[in-house]
Amino acid sequence: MNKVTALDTQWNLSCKAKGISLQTDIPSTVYEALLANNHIQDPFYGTNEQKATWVYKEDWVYEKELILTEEDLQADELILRFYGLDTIGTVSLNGNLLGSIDNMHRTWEFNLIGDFKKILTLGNNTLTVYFKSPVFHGEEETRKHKRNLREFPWFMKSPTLKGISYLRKALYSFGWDWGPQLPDSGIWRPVELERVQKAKICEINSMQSHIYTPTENRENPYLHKPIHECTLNVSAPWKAFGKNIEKPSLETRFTLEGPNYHKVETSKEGKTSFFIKNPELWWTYDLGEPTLYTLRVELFDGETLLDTKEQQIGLRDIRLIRNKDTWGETFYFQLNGVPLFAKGANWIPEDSFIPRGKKLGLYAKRIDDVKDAHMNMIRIWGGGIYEDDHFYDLCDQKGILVWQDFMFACFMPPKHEEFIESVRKEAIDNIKRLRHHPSIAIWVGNNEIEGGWTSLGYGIRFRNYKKNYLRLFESLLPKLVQEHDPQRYYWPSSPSSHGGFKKPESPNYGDSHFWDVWHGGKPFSIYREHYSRFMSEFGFESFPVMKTIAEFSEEKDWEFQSEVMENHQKNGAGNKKILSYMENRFAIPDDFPSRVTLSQITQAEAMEYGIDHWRRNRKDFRCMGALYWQLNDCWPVASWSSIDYYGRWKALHYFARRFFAPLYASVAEHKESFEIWGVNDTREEKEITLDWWHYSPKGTLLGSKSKEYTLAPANSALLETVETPQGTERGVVFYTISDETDVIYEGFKILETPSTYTWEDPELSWNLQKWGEGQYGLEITAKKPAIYIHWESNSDAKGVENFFSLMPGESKIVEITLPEGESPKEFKETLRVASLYNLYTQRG
Ligand code: BMA
Repeated sequence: MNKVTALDTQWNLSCKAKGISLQTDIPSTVYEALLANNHIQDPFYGTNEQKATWVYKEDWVYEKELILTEEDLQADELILRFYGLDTIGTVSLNGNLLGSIDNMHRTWEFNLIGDFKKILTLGNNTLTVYFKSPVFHGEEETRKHKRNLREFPWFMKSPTLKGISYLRKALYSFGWDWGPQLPDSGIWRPVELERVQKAKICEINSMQSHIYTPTENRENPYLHKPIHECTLNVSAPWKAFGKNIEKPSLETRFTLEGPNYHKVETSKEGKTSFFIKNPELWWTYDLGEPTLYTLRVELFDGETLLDTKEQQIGLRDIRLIRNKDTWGETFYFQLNGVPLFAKGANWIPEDSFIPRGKKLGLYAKRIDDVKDAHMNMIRIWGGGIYEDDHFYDLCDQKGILVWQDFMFACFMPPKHEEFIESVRKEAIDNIKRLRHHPSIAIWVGNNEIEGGWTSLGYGIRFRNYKKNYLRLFESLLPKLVQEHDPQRYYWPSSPSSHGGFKKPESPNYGDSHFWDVWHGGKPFSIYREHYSRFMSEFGFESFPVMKTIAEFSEEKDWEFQSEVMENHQKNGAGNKKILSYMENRFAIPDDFPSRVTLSQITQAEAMEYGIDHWRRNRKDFRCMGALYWQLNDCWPVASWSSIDYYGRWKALHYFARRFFAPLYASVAEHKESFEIWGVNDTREEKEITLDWWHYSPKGTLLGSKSKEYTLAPANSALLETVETPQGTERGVVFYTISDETDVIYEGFKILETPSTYTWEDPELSWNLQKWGEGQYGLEITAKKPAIYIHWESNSDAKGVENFFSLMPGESKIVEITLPEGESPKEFKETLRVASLYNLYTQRG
């Protein structure tokens, strides 16, 4: 039986020039190891980032004793496999070069038996991985190719490091408008030694075809429980090693296991088919169950098992629907016949020092956060990494779709052949690694390079790179997807109207990035004038949670323009812009913590404004997706994220839980009226009751109504238009949706800019009830309309409801859970409850 040994312990990391030598396990990076051994101060604290720049200017060497046995030396293949090497350097064994490395996104394999047998020794061998400074390499490449491809993107505060386009390395690490400039090096993914004897399974590739019919039920066309048949064709080619084996004796055993399904097929050719009648389909969690099947492939020589591979797969039919219509062309995902409105956010790497994020368990936490906020799609943005297998496993299990960019963003790639060849290998590695994941919906060529052609002037600056762009993103990558993952859609860029530099920013075709709010400085109301077919980016900045700010700064730094706060803001327009948008909407409190909270409310309002509008327009498929920029942070920073680096939810994430709810209502306010819209993203028709109450800021009830409606599945509808003629106080509308038994959605909308109102003290009262170990119920009551009620404490207590509003006399109980093992003392003693009124009045 073939054997795989992990080589993850007892590595030595050294830097000759600095006289550093230390022990480390891998996966890890240079920055991580230096931090763990106190060679640097935490670069995330204060302005320490600037003191840690020497690290990326040095060369680093990893070394390990590799023990080889007699069996290893007799193997047919002995593969030394690196799942990730960051980035430029060499791999050697016993002082002999195994190969050069130049691409962080690739898997590197060296067959020690085939090519290097003479250099192997029984017992101890020295394995060396040398990393050259990525920055020096970038500079060298720039000189060699006589073209500075660095185009300092206008939105960043300081230029990214030179040569970045020449490296196949996570771009964001060279500095981004939310990320520090800390390009790392290291063995960032696992390393293993695979011993192959006689034969091996090379890969598994499965293709599915589905036949299904909608139900007869015309009201619910998407409930096709129905006649559904799936054929799964699996191929698992093997390679046998001549001298040791008779090929005809090899047989592959395929096993498919799922709910009420277990079937074994055998084959001499390494391929087979399964027929599954009425399969349990893989759905996003909001449309059904994300059911997974186990596909196991075993290679036998007679009765002897030689090799085995296993995958979790999902049976589902996902398509990108592009039909011509009144406006242009639809752009939406259809999952198992159901049109899906994509709700979610853009994903960047979890940590500047990438492997640390996984060690801290951040993937599981973040994917839970995604689900808690009713998101069903995450876009992996092209300036980071092809994510860890664990990330996609979680998305498969939890029923979240992934929009997968190839790793190109904003910068023009070079055109020399070695680079193109490196990209080709990187693409094949990643397509093959990821194609079995049901969560991946689409492959996308790059982020904003096509768009930059017109909007950022790339068309002029890079005019002799056009052919190369088309070769990479409209020929090479789509061909590779077609060859290795033919059932998945390829889209050339984000945003794009379908390539060829034809109006990539068009609102009528393809996906859009809309930055008139924030980068363009326009008011939120501009969102309502923009109709996109699929909004894959738009965003607004805020500060991280106060507790997070306190972790990277001291009280003396708590000024928007202080050196430390400015170092933790990487967008050129930055903190000033946050403040100026806030001023347009609110009165500005004097104290820093209140300003921080208000910056988050401003951000949340901005996103809600756009998303409500695009969700209302799911009708007739006019807009079918809203993925805001950005979900997470890679360090503690003021940014567009809804969850900060330490996993703390900003106001936006609590808002998202409301504005992404599958069955919800939203209010569109006009000068002398307001509309209430209902959206039903589920597959079922819903009978609902809509209740609304219109209150003046002082608490006078100006109007109310209760009415029943039927909401069609996967659709939106205008439910009511309420006149508010001139002179009527604008105030706030509260609304609920109920089914036969309960209230299932609660919302509110302020009808005018809050700073124009004189808010009455809502006279909030609250009490905390202990429900169990670490479990509390926080009951909050308001006497007058209370807007943006929020609770916080010095503990990391979690509750999914926050930043809500209450009508006069109303109360709400928020369920709160303390972090495991934390004593309740701190939480109880520091718990604060406030509303917008208190931000203005009590803290200052
Ligand atoms: C988008 C992204 C990023 C950037 C963000 C905020 O366009 O693609 O490049 O961080 O804007 O400026």
